[in-house]
Amino acid sequence: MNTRILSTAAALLMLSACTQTPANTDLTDSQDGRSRQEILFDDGNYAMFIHFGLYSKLEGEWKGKLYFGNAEWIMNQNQAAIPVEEYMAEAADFNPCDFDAKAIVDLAKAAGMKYIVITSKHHEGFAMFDSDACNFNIHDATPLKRDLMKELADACHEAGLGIGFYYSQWQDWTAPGGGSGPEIPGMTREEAFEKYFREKCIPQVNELTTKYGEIQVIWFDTPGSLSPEFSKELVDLVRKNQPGALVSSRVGNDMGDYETLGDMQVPVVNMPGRWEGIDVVQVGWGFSRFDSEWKSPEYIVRTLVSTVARGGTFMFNIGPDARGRIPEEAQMTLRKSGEWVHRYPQAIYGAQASPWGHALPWGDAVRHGEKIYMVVYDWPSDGRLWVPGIKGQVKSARLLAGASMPKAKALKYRNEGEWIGIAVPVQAPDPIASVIELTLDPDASIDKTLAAAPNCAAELPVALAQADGCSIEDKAWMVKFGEWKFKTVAQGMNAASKVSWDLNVKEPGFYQVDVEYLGKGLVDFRLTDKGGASIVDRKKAGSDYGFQSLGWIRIDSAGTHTLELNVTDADYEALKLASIRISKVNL
Ligand code: JFZ
Repeated sequence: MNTRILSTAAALLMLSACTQTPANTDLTDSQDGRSRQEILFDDGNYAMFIHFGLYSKLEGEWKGKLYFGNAEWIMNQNQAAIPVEEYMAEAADFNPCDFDAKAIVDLAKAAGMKYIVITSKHHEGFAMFDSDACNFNIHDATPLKRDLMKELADACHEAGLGIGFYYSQWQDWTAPGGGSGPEIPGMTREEAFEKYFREKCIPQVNELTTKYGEIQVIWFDTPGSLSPEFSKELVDLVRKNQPGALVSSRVGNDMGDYETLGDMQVPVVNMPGRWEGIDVVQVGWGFSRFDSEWKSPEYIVRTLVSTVARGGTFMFNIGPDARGRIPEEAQMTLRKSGEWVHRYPQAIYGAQASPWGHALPWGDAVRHGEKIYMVVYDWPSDGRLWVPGIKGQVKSARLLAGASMPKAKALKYRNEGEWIGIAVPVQAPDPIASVIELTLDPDASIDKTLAAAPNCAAELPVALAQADGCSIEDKAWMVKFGEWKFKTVAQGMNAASKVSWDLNVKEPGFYQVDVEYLGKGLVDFRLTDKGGASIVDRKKAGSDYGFQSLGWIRIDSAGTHTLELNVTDADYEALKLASIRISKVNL
């Protein structure tokens, strides 16, 4: 598991080294020597991921039983444990005759996506293309007799979208010798894998990189115990056949062109380098007929913007059903969120990481050339948006034309110390997220200290805290099969440990404090405003992460305070501290 969130100290150092590269919104010219594929990745910032395979025929159900989580893993021992022969026999009547490459491309365009990455062979070993290397494929083993990768690649090329292929290079559950697949009698695991690698994996990757025109990426996955020699051989093959294409980090052995974060993960602080965040419209990647937890347009827009704001590219997955149709819910939520992307293209295409280095209390921000686009997820209800940490002059603040507002509008603002108070309409102009364009004086700079405005809760994650006498670590865990969660937590605490945050407070007053943690039994907290007030409380730990109230603390002056959290008594072994949240009490 490679979660790759940076530790606080390292990350804060990187934040100060925010470089300026020219913006490129039409994603065509490459005067800086980058390939077309690199530009689509770096500046396009948004892609469609498609999981489609033989598993899609089963739609999460086997012999009347529902399998929750990753529907593309239904064959696996951890799910329905379907025997190889029986699973392979399913191909005989897999007939996704409604697969419509043009309709998928239209949907991706409507969603605002710049390229598509589709599973050409997932862990089940079934190829979704006409392969000479193995006839367990959509063309040779099903009544459909079509090459769906060719259809989608052609449709993408015609529409000017990039096309990339996911390929499970190590795991292959049906090919003898494949990772976690059948053994070959008389051969060691290593010998059998080498045979699978030479006879199926390499020939198929060769087909994918020679028969389908220009490829955006080969998205290898789950390297397992792949040796560096094998990873290198795959990278060399892609380089030879597709010099401009990218290779995902999951090719293994640190040989990819970019890092893919753990599923559904958005880092807390800006992350340098070329990287991608991935998420999915249902809970699992392959289509499930009974999973109704569709992601809303608001969720998609926020996750996209926050990923771009941390410096990454976002790829969002859909799974066609057994007949190859894109589920109606997926179409609707992608079209609705796509309307937002098309309203504010400058906030996505060519946009770069936030100058604040982390999320802001009311939303997030991206930089695009001279402009900063502030994307407001939680619109203030009192007509004022407080922007923290501005050292210098503002040249202009404009509310961009939104869903209910045909034209951009100049906004009035005033400086109060390092805060800018922008006068905004009381109603959010865009129901999904409104966008304000800020232009700063060239000499102005931004202070990255966390900040608390009087009209908006501020979250203080431990990923942005100083830790004394405990460690700050990234945790990844699975809720149900394939449903990953990530958090950065403080652990290894004792009565003397401290976790502290510097916080720039706009207005003095009473602040409600909530703490988010995981623990066991009773937990005694003390929160201190250094040089000021302190509060204590005893809480009973819940069974999962969640916020609990610590009550009101008095903050007696505007300006930067250090808030220090101690846990004075607890089952320290079980204690994991994630964040505090503070919001001004309106009195
Ligand atoms: C893999 C696959 O097993 C899964 O079916 C799906 O294709 C997904 C996109 O990728 O699952 C992973 C691989 C790596 C991590 C998590 C899930 N990771 O590093 O956190």
